[in-house]
Amino acid sequence: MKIGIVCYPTFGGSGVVATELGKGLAANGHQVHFITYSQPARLDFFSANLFYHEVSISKYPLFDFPPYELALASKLVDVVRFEKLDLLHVHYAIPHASAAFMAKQILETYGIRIPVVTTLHGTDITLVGKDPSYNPVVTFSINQSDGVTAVSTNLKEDTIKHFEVAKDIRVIPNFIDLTRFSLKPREHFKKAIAPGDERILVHTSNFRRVKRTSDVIKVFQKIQEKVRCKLLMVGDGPDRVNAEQLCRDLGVCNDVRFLGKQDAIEEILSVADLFMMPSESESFGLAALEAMACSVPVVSSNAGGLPELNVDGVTGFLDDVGDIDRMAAHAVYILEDNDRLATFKAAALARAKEFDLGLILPVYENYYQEVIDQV
Ligand code: GMT
Repeated sequence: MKIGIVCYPTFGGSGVVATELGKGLAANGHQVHFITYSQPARLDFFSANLFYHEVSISKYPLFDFPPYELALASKLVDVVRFEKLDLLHVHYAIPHASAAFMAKQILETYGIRIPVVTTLHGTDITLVGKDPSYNPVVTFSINQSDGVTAVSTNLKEDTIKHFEVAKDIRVIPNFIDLTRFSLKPREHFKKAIAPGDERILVHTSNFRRVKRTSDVIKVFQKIQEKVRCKLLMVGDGPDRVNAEQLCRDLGVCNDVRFLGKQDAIEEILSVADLFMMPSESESFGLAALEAMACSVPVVSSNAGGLPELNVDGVTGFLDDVGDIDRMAAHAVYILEDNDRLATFKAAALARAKEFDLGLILPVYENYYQEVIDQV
């Protein structure tokens, strides 16, 4: 198949999923065309089956807000026509689904029918999409897509709850490339971070409010009362400054390192003993799956789709959002005993294997075919 993929080309989960999916499809022999405003973060190598088309947005003094959606729709028309694509797969509804709808209408005037699959990732529904300023367009463009997928059952249910969706939503969970995300021996790095053989905790996120990064610091402080440990905070975003200040206020900064945005997350996860994800809402929790693939158990909130990934008491624990005490108690339970920690680590890896790219890729391929056959 010739597939066009539209996504946010950033470090965010939806962009990562879209890029990894495209790479997997290309490896399976499909021709994959990425259509975005800049080169996706993980598309930094050459492959005969991978193409990148940049959406250029011309600036004009009249535009306080350059109309990206129009530039994207125009580019989609151009790429579908000239590359003769079989299907467009847009990740994150806003504004990709409505841009695809517009492109589809324009393409019909050329006698071209292009099926559109929209994948809902989370905040496009739970935070931004629900906003009255976007809701009618999101509802309309979901209903106009030829196929709609959600990354968890919880997200599907949320979508049905908040939008008048007439379309069937197929749940296709996120996946992981286990050849990249696996435990690698990084003893020198471990020694540098934890010279006294302390346990190492990791949190990775975009430091937005929904991630509750201050809870990570508060939980860490409580764990420290019982278990000697260090914390690595990976990523960057609006709440990083607050998290850093909190570390000072709680007197834990000597044991916390803020590493900023990192490409080689799997290297950091390879030295980790526990991953923390206390999010307010999380449609899937891709960062937690990346940790589990590196044999790292997860203490997370029980929000959104996290219970579909993290198995309570087996691969880690699920606690109520904001329940600092229980999260800390569960983390201590995992970390205080070597054998118990090893059991949780093995279970985390076993669970991650259920989300292997090799298992999920054919699900997408079959779904594409189903949608193409219907149009
Ligand atoms: O978590 C974010 O803020 C980024 C966001 C995105 O759209 O990139 O992540 C969402 O999509 C990921 C990939 O499907 C999911 O793993 C995340 O759980 C989801 N984030 C939220 O629902 C908050």
